Amino acid sequence: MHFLRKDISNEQLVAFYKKLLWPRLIEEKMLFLLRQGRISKWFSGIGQEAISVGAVLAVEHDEWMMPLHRNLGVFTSRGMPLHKLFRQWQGVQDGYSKGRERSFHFGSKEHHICGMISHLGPQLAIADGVALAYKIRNEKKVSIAFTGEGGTSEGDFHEALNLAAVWKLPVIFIIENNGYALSTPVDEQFRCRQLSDKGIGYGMEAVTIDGNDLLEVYHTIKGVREYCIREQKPYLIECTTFRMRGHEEASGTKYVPQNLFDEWNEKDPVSNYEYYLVREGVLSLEEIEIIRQHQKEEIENELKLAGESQPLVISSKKELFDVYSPAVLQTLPADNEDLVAPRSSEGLALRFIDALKQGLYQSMKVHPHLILMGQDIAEYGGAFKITEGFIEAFGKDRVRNTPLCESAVIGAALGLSLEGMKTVIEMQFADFVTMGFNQIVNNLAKTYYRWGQNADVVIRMPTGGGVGAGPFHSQTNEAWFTHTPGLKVVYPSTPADAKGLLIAAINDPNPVLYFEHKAMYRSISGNVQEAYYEVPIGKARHVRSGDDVSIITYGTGVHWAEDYAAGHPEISIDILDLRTLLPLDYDALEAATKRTGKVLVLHEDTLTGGFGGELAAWIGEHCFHFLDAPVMRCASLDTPVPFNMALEKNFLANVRLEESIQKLLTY
Ligand SMILES: Cc1ncc(C[n+]2csc(CCOP(=O)(O)OP(=O)(O)O)c2C)c(N)n1
Repeated sequence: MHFLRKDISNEQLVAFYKKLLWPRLIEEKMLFLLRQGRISKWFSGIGQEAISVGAVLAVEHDEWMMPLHRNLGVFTSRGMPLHKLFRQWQGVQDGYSKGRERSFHFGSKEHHICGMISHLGPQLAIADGVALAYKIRNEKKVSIAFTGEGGTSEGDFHEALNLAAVWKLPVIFIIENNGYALSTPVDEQFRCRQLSDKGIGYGMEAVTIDGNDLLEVYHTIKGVREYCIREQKPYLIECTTFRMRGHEEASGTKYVPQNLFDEWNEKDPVSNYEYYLVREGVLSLEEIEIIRQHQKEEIENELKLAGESQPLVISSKKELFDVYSPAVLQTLPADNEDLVAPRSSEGLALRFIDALKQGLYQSMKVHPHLILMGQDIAEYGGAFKITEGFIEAFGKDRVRNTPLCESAVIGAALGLSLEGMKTVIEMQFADFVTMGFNQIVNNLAKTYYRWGQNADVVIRMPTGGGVGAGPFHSQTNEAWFTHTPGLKVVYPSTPADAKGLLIAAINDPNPVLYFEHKAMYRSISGNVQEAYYEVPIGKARHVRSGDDVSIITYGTGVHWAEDYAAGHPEISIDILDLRTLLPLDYDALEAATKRTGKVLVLHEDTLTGGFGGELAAWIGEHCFHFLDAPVMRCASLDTPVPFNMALEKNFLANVRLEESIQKLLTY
């Protein structure tokens, strides 16, 4: 190992040593505690510490880092108190995640560390979002994301690097190539000569370095950081290293040949650095021993302190409360009169699409830190032309065309949230959300509950059928998301609600899936106030009163129900438009049930597992005594959405509405 010190003073060399030794000694203690059964799971970074420690030393304390499961050195080098880390690992109340997360799956805003989810890959795009915030605000900063060599095979790796390159983001991607991904050796993981070669494909500079040489890691990252800030570009660094223990402590190392351990033991980052300090005359062996002893004592003290933590108080109310970040009251900018004062009290007749556009436009004015991202949304104006004219008004920084990479864009939106910015993402079609599904249901939805970081993101979902677009441009897939705590799901049916709910969704600090039915864009019109206003999330709308049957519905279902009622004046039909599916307006459900005693749940989504099942179950459970008949469901056929318009008509719930209502009335 070279250990080129360049301009580093003796004092700094010693300070670096203390940072490097600290995670090693903590880990040795952890292995001991593991054997005693005092912690449940441990992913060892022994042998890889120089990478985490060198990276933290090379950047500023307020530059975001996205570590993984072997990066203890990131957490310790950022100065996190050890007793609190111990509490985190023990899963107690006053760790970093209130006992809700294991090992390294937590973050800390104070320390600018973003917590990983178990899935390998999603961390990388979050670094893109943070770097985008730095870039837009002209801050001289970088973000740093880590991945193992196994993680480089994930699509998220490709998407994140490509996005960073295309958008010229100051991100440092660090690959820790430690030989094995669980039991899979590198020759079963990739075919390129070295992983830094992957940088070439994305058009970014890249280098392979010795990840066990603390000074090489430090100098490289320091230089790369300056490059990224100066050039406003990303950089890929592959650090070669070795995993000296099992994937996790219970999994063993039988599949690793002994000679590899022997070879890499010779290259141990801690002992080699110690020899170097002694050779350089910076520290004597005795002084090294004193430092070691001192740190060991500190570990014991911190462990003792960790044991004095508060006992866990279990409260379901508190657990549920912590799933969502509290909504903030939006105060309007006083100087924006055209946003505040309606010019006509009735409002103007607008098409659904124009109402949406107006809500988005006004939100862009109200929130200077709101960014729009999506495929073809800038000059082209989006597939449905909702953002036409927006770049002229708000500029290309805020209205961003994205490459085809739904997952990275959603991850980047979380990164923008880390830096206090808001994002609205346009899915080109709601169907394509599958490509970003993991980021939504596992990252955006769960981050606030896990470590208190909200995801201030709205995902607009052009949704639904009736337009002859076939199985992959027609789905109404809200039920994929209503099952996920942490998300909000809204689904307007009128232009006025489309605008007000979009504004509310953007003001809400939580991730909101905003469903907008494509067939309504240009076919539904209604009066819309010109003022900037919210329709509150979680409040249903009583559309019309009736005595015979209550139709509980949303989206296109509202129009089907209204059309049916208009064509059947002999039946007294009550209609409830839910407007929001998550959180659900239970009071409105109960009131609608009470009004007629006969409930039909109607939606465009397919029947089995559709949201109607949840509605029927809740009403059956809580309003049984008001019911004169079982709650019935009218939904689309349990098939993919067919292309042929006649087949599609047969698919859609609407064709079965008459039959469903009659069945209910004659029950
Ligand atoms: C998407 C995903 N697939 C599988 C896993 C299970 N898993 C956890 S760690 C791991 C190996 C990771 O290898 P690598 O990226 O090289 O990092 P290392 O553990 O070697 O540091 C696997 C397969 C996972 N966490 N996420």
